[in-house]
Amino acid sequence: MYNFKENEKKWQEYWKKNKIYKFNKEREDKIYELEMFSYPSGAKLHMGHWYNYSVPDAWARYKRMTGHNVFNPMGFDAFGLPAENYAIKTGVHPKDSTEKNIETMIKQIEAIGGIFDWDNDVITCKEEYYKWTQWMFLQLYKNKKAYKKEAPVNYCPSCNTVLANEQVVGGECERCGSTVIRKNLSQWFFKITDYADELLEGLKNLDWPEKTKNLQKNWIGKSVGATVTFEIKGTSKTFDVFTTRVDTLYGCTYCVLAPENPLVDEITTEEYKDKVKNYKLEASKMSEIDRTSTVKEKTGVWTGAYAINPINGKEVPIWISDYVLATYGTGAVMAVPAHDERDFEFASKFSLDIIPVIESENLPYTGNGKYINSNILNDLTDRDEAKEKMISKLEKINKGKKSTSYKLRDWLVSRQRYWGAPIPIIYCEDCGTVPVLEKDLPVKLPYNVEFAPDGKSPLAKSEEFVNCKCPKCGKNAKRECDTLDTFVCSSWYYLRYPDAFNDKEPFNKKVVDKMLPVDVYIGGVEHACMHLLYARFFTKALRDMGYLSFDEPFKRLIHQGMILDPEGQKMSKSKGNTVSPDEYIEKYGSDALRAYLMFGFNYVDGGPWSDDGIKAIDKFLGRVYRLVESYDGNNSKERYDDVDYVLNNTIKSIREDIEKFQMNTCIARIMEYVNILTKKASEISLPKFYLEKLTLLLAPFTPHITEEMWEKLGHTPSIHNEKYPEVDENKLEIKTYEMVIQVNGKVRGKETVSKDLTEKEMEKVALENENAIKFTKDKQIIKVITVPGKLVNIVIKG
Ligand code: ANZ
Ligand code: ZN
Repeated sequence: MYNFKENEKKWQEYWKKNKIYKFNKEREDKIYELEMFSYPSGAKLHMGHWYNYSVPDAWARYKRMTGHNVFNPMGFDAFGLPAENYAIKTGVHPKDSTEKNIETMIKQIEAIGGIFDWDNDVITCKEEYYKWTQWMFLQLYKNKKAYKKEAPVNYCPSCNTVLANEQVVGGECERCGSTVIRKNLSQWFFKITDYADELLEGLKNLDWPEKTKNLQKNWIGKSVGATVTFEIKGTSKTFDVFTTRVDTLYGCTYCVLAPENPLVDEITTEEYKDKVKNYKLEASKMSEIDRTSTVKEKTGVWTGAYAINPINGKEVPIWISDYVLATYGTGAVMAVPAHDERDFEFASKFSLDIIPVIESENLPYTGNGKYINSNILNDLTDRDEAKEKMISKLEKINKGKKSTSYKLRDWLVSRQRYWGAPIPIIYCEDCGTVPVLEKDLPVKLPYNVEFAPDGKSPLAKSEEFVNCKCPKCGKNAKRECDTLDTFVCSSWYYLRYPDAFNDKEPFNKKVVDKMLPVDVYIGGVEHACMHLLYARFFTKALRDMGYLSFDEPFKRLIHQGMILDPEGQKMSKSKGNTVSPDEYIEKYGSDALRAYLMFGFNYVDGGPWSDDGIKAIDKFLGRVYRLVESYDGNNSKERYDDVDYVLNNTIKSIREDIEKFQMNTCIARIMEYVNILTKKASEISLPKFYLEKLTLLLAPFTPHITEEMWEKLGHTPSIHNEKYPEVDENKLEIKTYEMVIQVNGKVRGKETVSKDLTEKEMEKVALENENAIKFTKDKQIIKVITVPGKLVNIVIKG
């Protein structure tokens, strides 16, 4: 009987003591495998963590056993709102609760028995780390990629902080679900939009799930079109609109400005001032999602002003409406109600002109057709040609040009919260905005702060924090009191691991250029448009500043699926349907839990948990162990074709499937091999060779039990430093078969023969078979029928 409790502990201690998995920095052939680091929550390690860490551990171990130098570090994304909210509720300081949670989680992660390299851990809330997060901010600032501006921002009234666009889901705060409102606030941004095109183009060369690439592509939202300049009647003012349908310009019967467009107040006539003011107020209360919802009834008001359509000089009224967003394109549109659904609805409601410019049966019509009412475009039918023609005409009169818009916005990084890295900026009455000197980093986060949220930065209430000297002139000055979004911390942590103790720089260029990109990155798909985009931006920005020489942080990306409760529902603490890993390690051990997570699910799909599933795997491991336990010392060189055949096909399949993270089929193949071994063991004494192969094959998947088996087979540890079995190409097919020998159609014998025998040779073997001779002795043989690959039938008289 295998005692998992004793042995898992024994081997984990052995691995740790002997530093079996220590990454060798000197070797060139690195593989950098990384699982997204976790937030150290008080809720302990859940099944999702286990799934995220234990399955890739098999890949890492397999890579080691196939001769690679694998780096698989672990750390914690330790700043963030939950710890702060917990503190507000319970009074436990975020630093204290976070440190305690990290301690427990490390213990729990260690129970997995992974190859994690704790010697290079990264904990983002530690001064040694956030010092460099602040350094990153300073580099971006110096390179004009960080700036502060007053902007309408997403604000969560319950978390009392601004949110990045990415953190607003369906108009609600991603964290707490409250309805997000818009507020005008002065905030820090990173210029991710500088990289919009490169972020889009770079996707093509990444080995990432197509789904995720599409999410990023849509998030970046590149739109090729034109800007057209409209004059405002009776003034020298103009405004630009962004349009993807410049070919419909003759059909523009009005223009719409976003309510927040600064021009609105300048052009609104006396008569409409009140209406416009009220409308602006209403619009400011709504989220972008609600505003652009297609089911929402269109609303809007006239400003009293007119614009002049540059192509035909026609006067068109200028309206404001919430369906136009201030943050996209130019915050203004030319409305073509005949050919745009939203404009059509709007024009119909407010009785505005509708002029078709493409022939059609019904309006609105968004398809192609013959251009009408369009002077220079009349009779054309090709949309691209019409666009080209219109643009060259507008260019000639200096009223428009080709242009591209992106949905991607600059990344809002300041938060009015406590538990994050302080933004290293100082405000001086004389010198203005002054970056903290690099030698003065870190700007330490003070411990004693009143952080109950009231919409203002908690740090602003800390005198000791706020007051400082201006680095330029030395006069009294004040610190920036906002902290950085925690996504800033996680945008560069993968660069820190390979050089985690560097106290001169965030990382050494030589080291990261050698160690990165990450070869395989594993984590949830929910990060598609946040972390995964931000990290790509950081890599590109750092490259442009000369700190790295590669373009992308993560070469290959894998999203693990989700482990659901037995009914197929998402597990959650509030629903009380969580399945805790602790309980199962206690009952079955790490190997069984790992093997079940690998065998029971398609890694990228996940699925419902099953107690029977883990029980079955536990039984299987028991069978495996008994095979080795009952090994009788047979060390012969004898081999069996049927076993060799299954063995080599198993090796071949595993080597292919594990690369695809299909651990489930790998285990299924090993089960087949165990089946034939069990069967064989009941007939013959199994040569050691086959048991050694079994142990090696299983080692990456169940590392503890195999270490024990390896020792039982007379080897010294560690099996994890052995080579993974190679395929013997000659044994992928069985070259022999059991030829049946019949006499007058009755089976009288069997012989194992080569598939290559000729019919004559088959006949010879049959006629020489002892039993066949017994039945044919003294009889007259009439004929011999051979069925190649199957049988020989000897037909006799009488
Ligand atoms: C005239 C027009 C005529 C348009 C037509 C469409 C169809 P995408 O593809 O998403 O980039 N638009 C431009 N800026 C906007 C803003 N800030 N808020 C809301 N809508 C805006 O969409 C581009 C189209 O969306 C633009 O092309 C513009 O309407 C509108 F038959 O211009 B179009
Ligand atoms: Zn100063």
